[in-house]
Amino acid sequence: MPVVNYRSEADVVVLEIDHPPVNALSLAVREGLLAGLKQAGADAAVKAIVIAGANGTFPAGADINEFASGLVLKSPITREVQAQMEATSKPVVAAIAGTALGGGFELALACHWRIAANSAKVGLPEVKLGLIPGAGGTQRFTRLAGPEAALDAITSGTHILASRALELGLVDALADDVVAEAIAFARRAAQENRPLRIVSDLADKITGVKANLFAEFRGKIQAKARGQLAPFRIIDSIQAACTQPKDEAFRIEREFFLECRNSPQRKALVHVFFAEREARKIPDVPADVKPLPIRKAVVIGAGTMGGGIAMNFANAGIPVDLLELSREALDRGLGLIQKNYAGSVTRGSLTQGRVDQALSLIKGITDYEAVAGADIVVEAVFEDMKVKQEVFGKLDRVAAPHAILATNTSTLDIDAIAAATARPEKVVGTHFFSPANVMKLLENVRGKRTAPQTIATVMALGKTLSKVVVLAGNCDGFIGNRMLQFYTGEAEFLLEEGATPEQIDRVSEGFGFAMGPLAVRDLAGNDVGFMIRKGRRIPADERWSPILQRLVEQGRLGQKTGKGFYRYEGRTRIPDPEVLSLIEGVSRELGIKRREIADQEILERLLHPLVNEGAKIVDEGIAIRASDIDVVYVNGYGFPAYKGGPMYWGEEIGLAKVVETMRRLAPSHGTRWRPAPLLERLAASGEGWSSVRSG
Ligand code: 3H9
Repeated sequence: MPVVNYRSEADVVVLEIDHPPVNALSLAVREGLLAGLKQAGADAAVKAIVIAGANGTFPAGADINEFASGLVLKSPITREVQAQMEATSKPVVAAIAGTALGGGFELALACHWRIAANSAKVGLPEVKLGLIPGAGGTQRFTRLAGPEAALDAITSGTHILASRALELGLVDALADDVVAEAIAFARRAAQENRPLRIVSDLADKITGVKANLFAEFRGKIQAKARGQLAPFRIIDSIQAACTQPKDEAFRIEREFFLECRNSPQRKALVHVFFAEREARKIPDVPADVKPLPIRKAVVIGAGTMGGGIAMNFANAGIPVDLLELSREALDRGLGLIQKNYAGSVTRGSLTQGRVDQALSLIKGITDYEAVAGADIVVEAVFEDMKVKQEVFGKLDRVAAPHAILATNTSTLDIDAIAAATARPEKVVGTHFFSPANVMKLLENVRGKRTAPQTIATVMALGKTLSKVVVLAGNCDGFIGNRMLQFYTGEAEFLLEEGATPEQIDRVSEGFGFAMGPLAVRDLAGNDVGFMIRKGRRIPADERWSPILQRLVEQGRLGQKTGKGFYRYEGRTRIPDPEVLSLIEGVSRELGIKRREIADQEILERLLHPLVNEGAKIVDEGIAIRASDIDVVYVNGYGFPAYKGGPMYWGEEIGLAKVVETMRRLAPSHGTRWRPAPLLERLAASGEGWSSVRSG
């Protein structure tokens, strides 16, 4: 089967790329395009060429599997196809539908003109894979839309709506029937003998650029892009477009592309890309189990979590009722939602129109009877088993028989909650992360009796709500929080032994975490952390550090009381000598002689427990595969995506080395440093995580 169809529409040839699922520019596609361009170029009866995509989409990029293989790409590479396009004497027009991304959009940018469907999106998301665009993307985008727009779009990798692409000059017209319009456009251009527009020769947008634009932009993204290579190489490459002769600028882009392609960050980010897609696949839920349609939702509890969850449904166009028994609490919750949306409008992330639309879908209710109309009910009440069981008992009486009853618990036993109903097959965990309207992760949790259709529904729901979704088994803390207790717990042991909060957070943030463990504790509330910890079952031969409890007793609850592990001025954290003396007091009480602790030891001590507990989680089948754990940590816990997640990190440094470090530290740091049996098995056999999966 050809992957590029050559079709004549009278005097116009349409080269239609047909390479499901996303028409990625694999070798066969590039060969097909080059051959088609040559054939059409040589045929005197052909006056113009249109490039389009089958399967409802223009190519969504280079074939990630191909460049991730590490092998040198076989000729023709995309640049050779583009050179052929620019060399042809006939108009070449792109017909963009669906998503034209990465190499796909770069292909379109090398056409003389671009027509986009109204619903299309374009963009250069390479940065999310640790790459810079490698087929002239930084050059042609900048020449069409100017360096400011290029810097914003390419360093963030955002998908640009067709209407915005038109405003920016990236496309030339919008249409409903994009192929028909592109054919008509190309034919007119040929008939009128219109001079062909070679984008790489355009110069007006790249001349007279403000000298300090690039230095300022580097400064602007410094905090967000800390530690990453690709965003800064993108800036360098756009700068080259504005300051170097064309050929040199293209050469520089290629050089940086290859540098990024060969970097460990690219490897890690591609791992995360495929891991996120793999995580949606549940081996024991066959593809023919159809998810229930979700047309109406109810969220129980109008606190911060409940409100954020309701916003998710409304943003996805699903009507949602927010239930709170007291009118006062309900009004407070609805007020918070309004405030959050107003913030989005101020920041420019949502238009007032979108917000009005979303708000019109959220209704406050105070009566359980209204639950009867919902396809899914998400409970987000206080984290207490008795309270949750009471809610589920009520829901069981009022909810429609088909309705899914979901709990947003972050640690509690799903089976015990399900036991409060007569329909455990409909009960499932949907663990959203705070703030739920912002955080990407949805950790779904299956109970012993959760039905395949219930699982299929909440997995599909994740996609509807634009979440990254993972399925966990039922255990204390599921995947994310079960591991977290060992990471934050270790941070507190390090405090007892001699480290300071700022040292620990600096090391963690230096590694790439969005926030260090103690700063996170302060943000979430130390009282909340302490309450959750009290509910945990600790093995008899283990202990927790008393530091957290002491902070709570002194009213140091975190940011909300202006002091916790730090003192706060606004959101700025300031090291506090009072905390240090509290910590030193604890060390004294425990008879621990404080010592200097090297940054390297801090990093080892923080990360190894994550890998070790992760290994147990995989071994027990709580996670289907190790890469699911990476997805959870990258999207829910601020683990740097460009380091691939904790399990990937462990495998990169070597599982045998992880075991060796754990054995070295076990005698002085307790049973929690005993390597997990699975880790030991893999270290001995030399196999990796991919050799183990459940289901
Ligand atoms: C690049 O272009 C570098 C150039 O500058 C270099 C010079 C040429 N390749 O996400 P979905 C698979 S870098 C291979 O579930 P959706 C994906 O794994 C690339 N496979 O669908 C999945 O497979 P499976 C720049 C790809 O509707 C299936 O397609 N481009 C590729 O939720 C469906 O994907 C990007 O970064 C690919 N390029 O979202 C865009 N893309 O079913 C990456 C997808 O076996 N892609 N697959 O699990 C996306 O962002 C989303 O896939 C897209 C569709 C928005 C297109």
